[in-house]
Amino acid sequence: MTPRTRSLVIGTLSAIAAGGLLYACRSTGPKPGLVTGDVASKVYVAPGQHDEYYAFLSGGFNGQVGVYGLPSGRLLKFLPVFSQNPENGWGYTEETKPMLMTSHGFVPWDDSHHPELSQSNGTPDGRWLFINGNNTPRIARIDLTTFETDEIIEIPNAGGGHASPFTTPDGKYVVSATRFSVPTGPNRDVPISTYAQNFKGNLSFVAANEPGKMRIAFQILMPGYNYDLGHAGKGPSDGWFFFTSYNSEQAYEKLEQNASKADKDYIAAVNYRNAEACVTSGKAKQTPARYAHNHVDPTSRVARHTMETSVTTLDPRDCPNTVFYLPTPKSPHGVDVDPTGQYIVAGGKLATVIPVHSFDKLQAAITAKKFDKEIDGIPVLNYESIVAGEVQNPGLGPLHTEFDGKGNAYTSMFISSEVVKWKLGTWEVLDRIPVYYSVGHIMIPGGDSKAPFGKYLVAMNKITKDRYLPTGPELAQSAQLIDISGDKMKMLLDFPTIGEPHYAQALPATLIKDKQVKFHQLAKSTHPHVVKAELETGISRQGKTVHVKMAAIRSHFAPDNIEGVQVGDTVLFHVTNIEQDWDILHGFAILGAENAELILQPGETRTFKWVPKTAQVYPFYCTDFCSALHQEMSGYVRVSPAGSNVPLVANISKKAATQAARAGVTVAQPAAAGAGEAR
Ligand code: RUQ
Ligand code: CUA
Repeated sequence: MTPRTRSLVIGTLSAIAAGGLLYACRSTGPKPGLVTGDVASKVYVAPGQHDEYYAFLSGGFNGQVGVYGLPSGRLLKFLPVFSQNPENGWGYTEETKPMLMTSHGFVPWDDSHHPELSQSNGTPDGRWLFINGNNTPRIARIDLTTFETDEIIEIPNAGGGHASPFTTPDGKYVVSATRFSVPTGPNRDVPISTYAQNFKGNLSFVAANEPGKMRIAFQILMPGYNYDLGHAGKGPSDGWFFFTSYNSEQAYEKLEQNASKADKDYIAAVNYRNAEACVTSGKAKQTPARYAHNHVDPTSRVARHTMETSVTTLDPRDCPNTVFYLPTPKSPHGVDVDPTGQYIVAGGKLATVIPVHSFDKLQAAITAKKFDKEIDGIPVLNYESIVAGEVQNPGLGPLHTEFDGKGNAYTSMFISSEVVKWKLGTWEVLDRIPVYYSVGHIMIPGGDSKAPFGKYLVAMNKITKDRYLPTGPELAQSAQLIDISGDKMKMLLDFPTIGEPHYAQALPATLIKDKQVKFHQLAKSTHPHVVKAELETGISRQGKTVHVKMAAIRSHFAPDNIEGVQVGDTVLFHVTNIEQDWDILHGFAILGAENAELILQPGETRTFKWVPKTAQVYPFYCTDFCSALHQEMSGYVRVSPAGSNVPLVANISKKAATQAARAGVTVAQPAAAGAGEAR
């Protein structure tokens, strides 16, 4: 350490002592790592070539997931999960709105933190990606054959589902721990000053191995601390889950100071197979709880929202030898388990060392009952008995650790803005590299699994400052790609991301790229308003609701002229893209659309609700440039005053009418009340 950095360290430590967790931007001085041809060639993916990895970066406060190619850093897709998204109508169409329903009603925007790839045998298997909704705690599953969210479950008795949705190595569970303790069983009206008596934490284990059937297997009731992050054990520690907690002070005001007093907080070590056994043997209770479970039906692609009414709750007092507390300095944030499953690494954000616990020692300490005390039925193990080692002088503000599978660990240092490489077992620091600036999570493809793919590390930084062309007060988020294949880390690339990329996961593209769905099979669609050919289109009225079944195909809509709609009607356009061809999308937008438009994947039916306010003519058109005659892909809706006697009619294209005539089909519209005739 140079005298200059030492004084920076001391200065910053006193800033921490004063209660401020600051960041230090090294925004002055020359920038290292001017790109050489060598570095450029490592990230260059020639036109027409594909990246080697898919990387899934959390969208952070936008609630979504960004999909990037590595090593190029190219954005491949922005896929919506917990927030409405105008690019593809997520949360706007009638089919997808139920996905954003919660016990609090429709929630249009959440905050997402941790993408987690599904695992089998402790390694990513390329089936699904999970991600947590942090604010209104939820876990979502994204199907990696369609890159679409197909299931969301809400977590009751929680506020801030932060330690989530980390998976067990066999993929049986994903977890969610509450960041904010809340009154539980259920949350109710109590004075905040009764925090110590009434507020509880809890750890949820969510069965996640069957699409459409996510369910909370059990919740473990915990002392009212703040639970922050978690990771499953593996190998020898398989069957255990580790969660960090802070605020063992149980502060409920001015946490900045009041939750930073104790020298050590805890990692909760949970033997979840024991917990399972206790649940099976009837030691858990059913408690009332209201939470949503939403799921997209795979054949109609229509989402269904249901409410659950109770949850299985386990109190550690009723299930001994299941939860233990591991004292850990200081206000730990990340907890990461190395690929062998032996070492449990804590990112004590206010600690001056990186503490590492040993799973063997933990087992021995449990057997020898080396307990310092007990908290609400949870034995607190003796720190000296379980610690395997401490990484000395790693830098400032350790947060998260990932592994390369070659015996090395990499830890992000938020305050000193660097990634530090150190050796498991000897705890010596091997290398460090500055990152720009204030790094949060880091990600190595497979770096939290049993068998990391290694090669790259992505640093996800919280502050961007001067790294890109400035764009006003708000800058793009900054991710950096680092080569970790050699002894020394090498900075390769800066790439901007959308939203705050808390965490990320990546896997070799070969694991998923050949499984992609290219279009939805029309013949198999069970959507109640699907049209599989133009002659199935039409219009019908049920009271004040008008249903239009419409087809979109290059380069027209059928019908394209609609009359007989009245002011006061609610019009539901059920539009089916009847293309059966990869990447041929159509859109649908109508003048004065006040709540949505549509964009339709091939073979997909989507519904758009429209309530016209004035009698006039409204043009509609396709919003996706789909063919040379895309500009011709348009039509008109005539809206008449309420009570008018203009008949309800919708034409279909000449081509369809001719086809229909040839087939001897009368193109009559559905025989609902007041239905008009097709022309
Ligand atoms: S967090 S910067 Cu929400 Cu995972 Cu650690
Ligand atoms: Cu369809 Cu443009």
